Amino acid sequence: MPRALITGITGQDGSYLTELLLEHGYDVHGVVRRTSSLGRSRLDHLYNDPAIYGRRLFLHYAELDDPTTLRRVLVKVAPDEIYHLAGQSHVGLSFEIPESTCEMTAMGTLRLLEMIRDLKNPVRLFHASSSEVFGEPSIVPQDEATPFAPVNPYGCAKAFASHMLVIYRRTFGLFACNGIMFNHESPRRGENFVTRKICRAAAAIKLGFQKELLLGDTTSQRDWGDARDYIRGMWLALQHSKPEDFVFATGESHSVQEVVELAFQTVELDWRKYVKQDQRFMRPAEPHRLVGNAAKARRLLGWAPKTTFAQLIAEMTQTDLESLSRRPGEEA
Ligand code: G4F
Repeated sequence: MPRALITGITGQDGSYLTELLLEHGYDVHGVVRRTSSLGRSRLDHLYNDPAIYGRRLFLHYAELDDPTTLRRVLVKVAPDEIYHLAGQSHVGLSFEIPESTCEMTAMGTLRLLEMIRDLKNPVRLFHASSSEVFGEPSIVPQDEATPFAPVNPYGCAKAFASHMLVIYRRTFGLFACNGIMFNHESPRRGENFVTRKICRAAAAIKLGFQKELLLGDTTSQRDWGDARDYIRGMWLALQHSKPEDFVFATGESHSVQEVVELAFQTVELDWRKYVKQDQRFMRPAEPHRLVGNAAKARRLLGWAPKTTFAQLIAEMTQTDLESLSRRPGEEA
């Protein structure tokens, strides 16, 4: 029975990855932060299943900025594969809390690499890097050879972590891979990220729970894919014969405005009546022309995204419509 350890198991990616690994016959161990709130709603269906939780899925308390706790979990679990997904992942917020963003995302990854270096048994590591490392890229689309040029603290922290991983791979022979993940969304996306914010608002406005939607820069463009496709990529990267870095992306670029139009179209409303710009959601700096070339992942891993952008936004909006309809009054 292969054993996997996931940092950031309670997030969008962690929860889908847990499902995928369980399907593939793994025992899954997750690292969770000890906070006053439970914050594991995306895992509730597994946590509440007595055939799964405590038998094939296990949660352990540890902190990325408290190495002793993490080292203890690593030694106890002795995983075959580690998926490192944890960290402060909101780009806008990273301008407000740059130190803790770097502490978690940059130093947290370095600490993990140091621990893995000391482990007796060989382990395979996947690190969820980000297209934000490219920031203002010299080349469009970006691939594994594109130089890093981050424009925000989050991208800078990810660039540090990704470079460190390559150094540890070269120097100490670790089986460690960076997945350079372009934006990936789903109905489980956090509500502060723009796609989910828009889809949820369109549904809430349709149901009369919300009056308007305030957004930042709607001309901003991203390469948006389906998180479930990207999770498959993470797993495939660790099944490959050699440790390498891979870009995961759709190769298509869309604007925030397009998300707005598709979401409001799904609920049959005219977006012009509800969407307003608000300075509070504008960022001090925006990356430019982020769009990925996943040819290497396609060639070596057989990976390709299955869901289109339009299908994804329609599904997210529809799911929010259904879940908000089931809880009348709560959002009023
Ligand atoms: O949804 P976002 O917050 O995602 P962002 O900044 O691209 O980062 C996400 O993707 C990265 C992968 O490339 C990850 F590394 C990262 O962890 C995260 O998952 O914003 C997307 C765009 C930005 O240009 C933002 O300025 O939408 C723009 N935007 C416009 N109005 C907004 C809003 N973003 C948010 N969150 N909220 C708004 O009201």
